[in-house]
Amino acid sequence: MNDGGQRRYGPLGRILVIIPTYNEAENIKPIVSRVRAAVPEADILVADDNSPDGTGKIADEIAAGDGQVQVLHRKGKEGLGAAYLAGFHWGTEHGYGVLVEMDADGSHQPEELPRLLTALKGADLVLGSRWVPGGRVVNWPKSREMISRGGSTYSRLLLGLRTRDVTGGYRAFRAETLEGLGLDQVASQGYCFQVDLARRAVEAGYHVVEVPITFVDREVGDSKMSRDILVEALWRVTSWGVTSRTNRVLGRKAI
Ligand SMILES: Nc1nc2c(ncn2[C@@H]2O[C@H](COP(=O)(O)OP(=O)(O)O)[C@@H](O)[C@H]2O)c(=O)[nH]1
Ligand SMILES: [Mg+2]
Repeated sequence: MNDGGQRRYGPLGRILVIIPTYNEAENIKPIVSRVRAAVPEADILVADDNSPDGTGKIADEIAAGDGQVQVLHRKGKEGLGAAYLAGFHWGTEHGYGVLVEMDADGSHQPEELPRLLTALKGADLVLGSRWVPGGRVVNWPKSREMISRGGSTYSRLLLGLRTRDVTGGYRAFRAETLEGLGLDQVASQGYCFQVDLARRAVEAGYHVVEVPITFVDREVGDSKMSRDILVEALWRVTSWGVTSRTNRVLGRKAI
């Protein structure tokens, strides 16, 4: 809980890095190798939505040669949120103490993961942040940066969040934190899933720490960002904002 850092945190426990994939055939091998090299004690779970380009099969081949890599095969494309929820469920069932979110395309550099994990020793949740001092983005088109910065600012203002990067997807959760977020009620499918989890963590009083990261745009493969994902984010964030404000006025607890 957020008590100004007074709380004593227990050991982190085993670490699981969850990598959701949809058509990341060229990226999956390099990202898995980089994670294994950067944090050798961490296990990896690839959550693949039956990618038509065969990402799931390549992941199976990697897993066959490395006992620290597992693959969760899902039946079809159901969005980032659903893939992470399935991964969290798998990870907590298997006794992991830390669940990490990481994209497959190299935007989230595995070499920065040790810094996130160090911060998690004194926090409930660590957000890799592009928008705190020391954080930055490399090679992102200006239009994408505007959408991301705008989305973060809109969400922060509407939801009253103090964290700077609420849409980012490079995060480390303690398993106990995930248990307190009410994940069975999360309906967000696309990238607003990240805003949803951030607001739930703050609402639940968890100690959330931002660590600066350098976000590098993908060099290979295509972004899955779409108009539908943006529209979902806009209406969900707006409706959470309106609901929480109404609840505050009426003196009710939100979520
Ligand atoms: N399993 C799964 N992974 C997804 C889905 N949509 C996106 N991803 C993965 O989520 C990560 C972020 O997506 P990306 O296209 O890089 O988004 P961008 O960086 O915001 O343009 C990548 O690893 C994608 O492969 C999905 O529907 N299912
Ligand atoms: Mg990406």
